[in-house]
Amino acid sequence: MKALLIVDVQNDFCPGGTLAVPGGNKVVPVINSLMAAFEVIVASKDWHPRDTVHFKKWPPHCVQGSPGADFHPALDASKIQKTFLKGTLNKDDGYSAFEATNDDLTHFLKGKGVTDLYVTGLATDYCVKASALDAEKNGFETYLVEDAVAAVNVRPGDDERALREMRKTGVVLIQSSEITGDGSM
Ligand code: VGL
Ligand code: ZN
Repeated sequence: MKALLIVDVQNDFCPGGTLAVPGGNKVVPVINSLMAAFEVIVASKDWHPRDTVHFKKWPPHCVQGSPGADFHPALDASKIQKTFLKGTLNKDDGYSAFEATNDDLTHFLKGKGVTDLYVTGLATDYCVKASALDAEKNGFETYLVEDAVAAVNVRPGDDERALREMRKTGVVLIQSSEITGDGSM
């Protein structure tokens, strides 16, 4: 059984947001098109308290309950079966979806018989990478959909370094067209 994981496709990580990822909005139609190929679809949300230490490293973003923490309006969120909230404590960064505090992602996926996890979303060099590395660690066959992610690139080349690190641990890089069988993308 395979599952789609949509990491942090939230307003604050898209153009106009407080921690905008260049091209962050471009992943949305790609992710929407992938949904039809999956029975199990889950998402994560960065979900910070206002006074988190995380905001010493980053501009405030994805504050719990704020509009910036909402999913991008074009994301077809009706297909998401469960959303895992992370970075919820004021002492943790919570980069990985597997660090969610409202429910345990590994337990949820294993309960659905999921063996293969397809990771998409924002941002390649932080939460996507952390989630993909944890997915491998937790025993999932892990795929990174390259055209369904975008990077912050605090330092130029962070995206390439993140992809290399993921590949080294066994994450398989693929294109969305290999899943949808649609050459038009
Ligand atoms: C993220 C930086 C800070 C992410 C979250 O979702 O990749 N990056 N908080
Ligand atoms: Zn954050």
